[in-house]
Amino acid sequence: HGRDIPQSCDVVIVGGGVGGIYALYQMRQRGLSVRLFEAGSDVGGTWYWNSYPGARVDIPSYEYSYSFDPELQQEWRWPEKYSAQPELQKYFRHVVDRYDLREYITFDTRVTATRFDEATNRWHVETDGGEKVDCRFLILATGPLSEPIFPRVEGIDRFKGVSIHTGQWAQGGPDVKGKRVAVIGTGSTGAQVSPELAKEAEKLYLVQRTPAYSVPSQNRPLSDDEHREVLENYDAIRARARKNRSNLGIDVCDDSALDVDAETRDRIYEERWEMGGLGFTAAFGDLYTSVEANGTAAEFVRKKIRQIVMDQGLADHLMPDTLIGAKRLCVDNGYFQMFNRNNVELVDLRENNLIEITEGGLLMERGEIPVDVIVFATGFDAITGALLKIDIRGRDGLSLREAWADGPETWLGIGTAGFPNLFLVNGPGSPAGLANMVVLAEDNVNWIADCIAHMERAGAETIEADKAAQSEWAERLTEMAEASIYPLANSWYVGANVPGKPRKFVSHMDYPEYLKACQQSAKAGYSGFLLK
Ligand code: NA7
Repeated sequence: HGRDIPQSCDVVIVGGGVGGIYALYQMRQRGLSVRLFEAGSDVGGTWYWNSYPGARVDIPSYEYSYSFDPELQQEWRWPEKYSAQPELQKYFRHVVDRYDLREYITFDTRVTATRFDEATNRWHVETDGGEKVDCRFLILATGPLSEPIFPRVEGIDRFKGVSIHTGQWAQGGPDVKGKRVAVIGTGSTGAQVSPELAKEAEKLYLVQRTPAYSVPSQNRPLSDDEHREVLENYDAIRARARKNRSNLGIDVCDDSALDVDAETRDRIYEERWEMGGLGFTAAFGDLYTSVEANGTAAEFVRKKIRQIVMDQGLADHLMPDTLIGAKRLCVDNGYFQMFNRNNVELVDLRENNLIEITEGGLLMERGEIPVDVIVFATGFDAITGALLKIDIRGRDGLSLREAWADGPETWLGIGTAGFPNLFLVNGPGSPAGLANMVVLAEDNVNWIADCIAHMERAGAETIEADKAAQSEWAERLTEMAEASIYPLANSWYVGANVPGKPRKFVSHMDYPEYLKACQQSAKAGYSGFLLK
């Protein structure tokens, strides 16, 4: 810090990732004094922590980037369609430096507790570095996928080798060259990290609880021509994505998968497979609403797995039998191909369960697997994990943990009743997790900045979500979820990956509808909120 650090400011932002960086930029633009606390040693959030080999975005990079400044957009050159983690981190560092934001950030510091003082209408914020700061507005941009979870298995601390969660790789990822490595988990992360580790390791054991659906990314370098075309059409690319339910620039077909014959259907799936990426499940309009239609896409992927994996006995073990896309679809770069390597072995927990972790490896029902490295690709306490890790106290000392004991409730995913002047970015009740979270962060933050400006003009001291509006929002989320296949899967979307977490789908499934609701509330003087 090259200046005095204020212990009192207008805004405190928690989290220096995609959301927090833009919040910091926007608050500075509006002339507010601000401090940002970040647990990592650098900016980037997800793209700082998840520095494991193979980490890569699964939305095209030119979409998964900020849109707020046309100059920034025009000057940045993404090397690949789906750029890798080092490039993403470089980008977020660039943004922070380009707009001189670094001096407002305190790194290696976690916010541990925060309390709203009703006498002064200010938030008191405490950090693990012993700092105490107070502010008028609190912006929580802690990320929906930032609190790593580990399996609840005996002996996890006993292991004498190196063990690491993929979401903590920045703390020092192991060199796996010539080592025996176990990767636990077959989600988006497991599917990305395993093929890369398999290239280096002497032996890779992939520990699978549930076989995953994965589609190829068909990643490639962005040629100069393609790059130029993106730059020339950026506004149109953004505008088109905005009409999509997930704010993605994919071609969505509205036809039913059941209205075409099997041959036509497979031709369409084949085209999508060749295109690569998340557009696969937009091949038909009812893949997320009809179990039967969904089954046709699932079957296509199963056939692909059979074709790719040479050992048909092994392919049997890799066959997913759940709904495709109900748990986030993996986008890979050679996941199924990896199983053709002779140093890769699948450990199928359905027939060989993990009993405990020993000093030297994994003790399975069928004997011990000695390993040097254990990689936990076991996911995150998603959506609420990082928020509830902080002891947050609102009006009357109400704790957020208590308020959300049955699952989170928000109005517009931005505010929650009982917690005045607290704003969420990519929070529960927003399309976070389903949508492009860079542009969602921009939409959330722009809304918050406008709201603060409105409060200044109106002379309002506090803003707080109205309980009734919040309940209506929760009902709408449930209604949308129930019309879809999402609640049918055991995924982090519904909290099923964390034992004891209330099972609830709390994301908004329709970006255009979401944005409209946010805009309507603002236009109506922040309806659904109580301003005092
Ligand atoms: P995910 O998608 O939650 O995947 C975690 C994986 O870890 C998944 O295959 C789990 O199996 C497995 N897992 C979790 N706990 C255990 C235990 N106890 N034993 C064995 N296996 C376990 O997390 P990711 O990090 O891959 O991806 C998160 C998001 O990041 C992703 O959706 C994208 O949006 C980007 P399961 O399938 O639950 O049986």
